[in-house]
Amino acid sequence: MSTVPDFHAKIYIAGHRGMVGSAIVRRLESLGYTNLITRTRQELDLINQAEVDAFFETEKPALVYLAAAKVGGIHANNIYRAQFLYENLMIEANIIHSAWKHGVTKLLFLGSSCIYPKLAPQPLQEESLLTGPLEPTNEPYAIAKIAGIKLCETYRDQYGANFISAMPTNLYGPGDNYDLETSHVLPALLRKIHTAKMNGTPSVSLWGTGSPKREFLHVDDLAEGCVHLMDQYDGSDWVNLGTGEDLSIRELAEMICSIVGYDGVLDWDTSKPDGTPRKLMDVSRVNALGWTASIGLRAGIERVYAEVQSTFESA
Ligand code: GFB
Repeated sequence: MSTVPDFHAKIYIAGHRGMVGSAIVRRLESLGYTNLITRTRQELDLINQAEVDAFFETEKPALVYLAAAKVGGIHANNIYRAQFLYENLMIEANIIHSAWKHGVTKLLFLGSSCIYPKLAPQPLQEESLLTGPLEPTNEPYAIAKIAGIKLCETYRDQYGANFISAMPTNLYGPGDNYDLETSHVLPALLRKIHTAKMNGTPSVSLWGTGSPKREFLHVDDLAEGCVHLMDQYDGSDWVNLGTGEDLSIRELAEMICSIVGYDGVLDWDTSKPDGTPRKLMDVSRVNALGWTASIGLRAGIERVYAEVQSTFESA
């Protein structure tokens, strides 16, 4: 187990412009890591195997955080099904294979809580993987993420590569996507409810029934958890990262109304899908490894709202 971090190690953060990758960069920089390498999409196309391989051959990073992915909320997952499957498979396969080929000593792959079966027992234990059918709206994305876990597992089994996987719950934080068609629920609700308040609209239209339950982790907590696992964990089992607490979408909407100061009516559009009924992580494995989330949901949303309010107003 590598417990003494090397602050000069060359670390590649794939997806550093995304919400997760940028949070990992902030976390590493705040800890004093000095040798971080990043590439924009224009500089390196992660879907292109030859480009990825040439990058690893030239740069030879020691550690890799694989935070690059095509992501989105329930609607984007459901509409762009081919892209979610193809792009995520290619990104993972290219990076994991080249990382092994060019001697990366450790890689952390980021998956998702949607890898677990739609009706798996709650809270979701790591052992539930592949025990039942997936939620149809995000099956392509989930299958790509399961493939990523299996790449890490098989490269470990066959080649002895120290590649680990972490499964984050639903995330929010700085750098989130606020496009109402493609975003996840928390940023969508923040934007819709803020806009309704600013415009004095008496009601706001939200998707589904409001009854599904979700767990939300601030991305700064996630980044702390990822760096902790990179430093402390060398196991073959994937590890859930979450808070261990959930609430209904209706309760989330009510919390956001109270933060934003909106007292209009919530109008539920049941022609839109609910998705999986509940997705609560069992976080006992990561807690036993010495990490626990610290940013409470209300405080986290207040922080994010303070950060994004001005961008909504100018949009
Ligand atoms: O975050 P989200 O889009 O995806 O949340 P999932 C969807 C839930 O929020 C559903 C409700 O129950 C929606 O009916 N909802 C209510 C809304 N209003 C809105 C709205 O305005 N926008 C959105 N987006 N939802 C994702 C997967 O599932 O979870 C991803 O699609 C990923 O692949 C992520 O795994 C963690 O939580 O259902």
